Amino acid sequence: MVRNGWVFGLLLLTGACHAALEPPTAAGLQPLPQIGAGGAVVLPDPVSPACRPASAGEVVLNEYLVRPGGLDIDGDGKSNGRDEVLELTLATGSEAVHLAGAQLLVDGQVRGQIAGQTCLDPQHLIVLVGSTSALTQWPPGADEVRLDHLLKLPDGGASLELRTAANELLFRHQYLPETGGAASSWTRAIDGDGAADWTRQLDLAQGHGRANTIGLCNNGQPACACLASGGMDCGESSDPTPTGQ
Ligand SMILES: [Ca+2]
Ligand SMILES: [Ca+2]
Repeated sequence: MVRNGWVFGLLLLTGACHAALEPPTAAGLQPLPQIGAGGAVVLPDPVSPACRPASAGEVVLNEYLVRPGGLDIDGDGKSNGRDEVLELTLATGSEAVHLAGAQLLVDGQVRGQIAGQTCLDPQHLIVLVGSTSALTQWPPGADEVRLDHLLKLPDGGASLELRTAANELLFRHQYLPETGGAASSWTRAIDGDGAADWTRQLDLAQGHGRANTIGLCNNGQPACACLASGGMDCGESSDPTPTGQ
């Protein structure tokens, strides 16, 4: 009897392990990019998004870094053009939208289009990286979208436009030449406010010396601290004291 009971228990344990190894089947999970031969990022096959595309005026450029200058945004141990990045917010109220097929134009020339069809939460920060940036674990409340080409943002100043696949203007911004000095992103003085002034993140008093806050609010807190409305739970991160990042 003891032996039979032991075998029964083993069978139960084997079944539990097998169940734990089953792939997730929950609806809405998006396939993630993979690293292929030679380190190239392989984008997943697109899936039909359960949300509409963003429309004109619904996307705010919130922060950008055109001259990494020692900053390693993607965490691959190097600072180079793959660390150039844009941070966006959505002005869609509570409605999720996607940016699939949207095109980034630099000085009027199409630089590439956004691949992948992830539905984006308007209370999240959206990190737009180039095609060869390393895969990055962003802070809670930050979602990555990826261009299908390098960003190649000129240091000498340029006009940036993001347009929908139907050529609707999502945002336009003319940034100034980078004139040297310590590397810093430029950010809206008020997160998510498309009318707010631009400032170097490094010079922002509430930034406490951070050179960028890509994927975070200006004060270094997760997106819920600056973009949430209607009582979104910020959890333990709601402490307004900067973390010292
Ligand atoms: Ca890097
Ligand atoms: Ca930020």
